[in-house]
Amino acid sequence: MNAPSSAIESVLVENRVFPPSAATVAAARIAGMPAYEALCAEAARDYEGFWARLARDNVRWIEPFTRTLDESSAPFYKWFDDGVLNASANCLDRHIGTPVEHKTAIVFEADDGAVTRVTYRELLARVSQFANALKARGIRKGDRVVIYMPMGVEGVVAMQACARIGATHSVVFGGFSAKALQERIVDAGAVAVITASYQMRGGKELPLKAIVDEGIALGGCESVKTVLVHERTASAWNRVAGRDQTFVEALQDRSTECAPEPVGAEHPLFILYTSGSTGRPKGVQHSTGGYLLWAKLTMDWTFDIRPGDVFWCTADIGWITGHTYVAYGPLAAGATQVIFEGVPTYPNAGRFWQMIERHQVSVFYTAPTAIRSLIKAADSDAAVHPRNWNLSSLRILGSVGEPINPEAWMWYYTHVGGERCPIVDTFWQTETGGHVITPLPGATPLVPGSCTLPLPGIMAAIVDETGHDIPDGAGGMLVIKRPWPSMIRTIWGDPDRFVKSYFPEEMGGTIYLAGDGAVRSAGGPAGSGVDRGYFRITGRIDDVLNVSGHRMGTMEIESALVAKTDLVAEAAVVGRPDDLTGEAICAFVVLKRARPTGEEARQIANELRNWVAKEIGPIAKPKDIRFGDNLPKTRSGKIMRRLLRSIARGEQITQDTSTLENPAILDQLGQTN
Ligand code: 6R9
Repeated sequence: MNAPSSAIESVLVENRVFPPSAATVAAARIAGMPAYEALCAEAARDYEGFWARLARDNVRWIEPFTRTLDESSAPFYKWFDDGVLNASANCLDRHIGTPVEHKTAIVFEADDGAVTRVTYRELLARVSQFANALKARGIRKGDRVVIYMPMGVEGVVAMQACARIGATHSVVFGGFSAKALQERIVDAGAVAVITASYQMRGGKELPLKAIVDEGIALGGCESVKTVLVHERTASAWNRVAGRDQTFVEALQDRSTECAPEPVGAEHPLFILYTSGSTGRPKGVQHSTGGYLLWAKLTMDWTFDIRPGDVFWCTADIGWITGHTYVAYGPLAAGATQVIFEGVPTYPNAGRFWQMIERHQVSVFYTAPTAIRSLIKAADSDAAVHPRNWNLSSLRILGSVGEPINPEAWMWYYTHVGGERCPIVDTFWQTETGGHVITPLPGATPLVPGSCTLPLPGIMAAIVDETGHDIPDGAGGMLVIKRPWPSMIRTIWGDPDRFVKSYFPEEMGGTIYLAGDGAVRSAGGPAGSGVDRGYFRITGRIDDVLNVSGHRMGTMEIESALVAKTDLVAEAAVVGRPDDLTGEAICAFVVLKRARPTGEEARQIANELRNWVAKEIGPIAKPKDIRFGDNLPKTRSGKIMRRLLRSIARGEQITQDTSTLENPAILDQLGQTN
């Protein structure tokens, strides 16, 4: 574990405070700080009673739970474990017979701008029919199903249909490579893959089914008996007889009614792979009851969702944000949501603003990296500045995935939100299932760049390596001291790694280590009337990078590079700050041949970038590749990554280099190709 990064020193001292307007407070579900404090006090007074109350009020149980929290095999915590429910019934059936039944659930806008709408009633029929199609292929409760789909109604239907029959889904982001897909299929032991023939992004047709075939051909995927293919375009694709079926074929003659399968609250709803500090991605396993409670509750708390809202979360279903705030949360809350197939810059960088106006979006949730790229586009082309559209439907803005820098925050607040809309800077992780530290729009005074305060019941703290509290104002490691309902349950197939990664022995073995550094202010923001310290996230404390809000393990990229065995002898990957993507990937490579320079170096760097894209996916391509005769190592042979980090940032080396075996290497690596 690295010490919390030096970013702590560079955190801006931010004095601007934006309290919610009196009107916002008056209308909000959690109205004002006293209401927030009252919920925190309830959780402090009777922790289990607090969660039991919320779980009864927010989740529809087939059989009610009698046990709230079971800590007997900590850190394998169980919540509501004798309760029985179905996640899909909680998102769809619950609305039947209410005014939500005939409300639009999904407004889908395709890459080319075509719009389709689906009501809750229709969505229930489609999910049920798809669930019947899965059953007809012999897929049962407890089976794992990999979903490799573009953004669209079909992806959500596939996820909900799995949930309906009690199959555990594992969505793999459509930008991942055949190899990455195969690794996930193998690790999950999937019996089926649900995919599309192609995906449309930015006017381009990209193959998906062909990548599934390529992945399966890599071996170890004998468990896969079924591949269901949504024919997104008219283009041809290769069919494997007996195994492959189109959606149309699979759905033919299937009933649009399917009773939801009752599952225990701890039944794994899904596995989602994410990067950790070793080469192998971790299959984060989530529960059904606790997860669903969180998805519903945070829609109410953080987004203050109301019957007339149009909610738009721009995240892909391949990430946790697309699970909790596209596939489950908005549906459980009975909201109307926008789902967008394409990219924010096609046909131009005004697409988001145009869509907000077109669909009258009131709650908009996106990532800082998107905001930064749209700022840049608006700066160079006035025609795509948000001022060209009427964004008055907006009520609340959200940010997720990485720290939002105060400049981007101010632009978002001013030019998108019209200085009217609170920004909820939501800190959370794949492992937390949903928001854990975030402002509440009708309560929390906002400070640009701060995710502010933990949600009621989240016992967040900042500690040192031994788990002891660190005084406010100093930086340390972010932890959550008590289990909460939507937390990760285990790493699929690797419980030891679960314990080691998140519950370090030195901290006592029962408190959740987030993997991020954080600092909390001493007291609340000046003049805000709040006396609790505000949290700021300072970045990962492990070997995980955050590139455009996507988690990438440095070891994963290193393994990919050295897998190019004809060329690469050794590689080390570090991150460096980047104005647009937050962090950029920087690779230091030693080749099996002489160190290349000039044109040759550029060519090989490109070859390696494309190789990494094939091994992992385009998001893992190093921005910067430097070649050396060697890497800076200690006399015991350890690569000195902190030196590489300084070199990548173009900093003067001020650290002690006396333990370095080969100091001359630093100059060489400092040269860009
Ligand atoms: C939801 C999601 C998790 C990592 C997390 C942290 C970073 C996410 C943030 C944030 C600062 C925020 N992160 N939200 N950092 N402020 N509001 O992104 O999950 O893909 O698992 O990434 O992202 O470093 O540890 P995931």
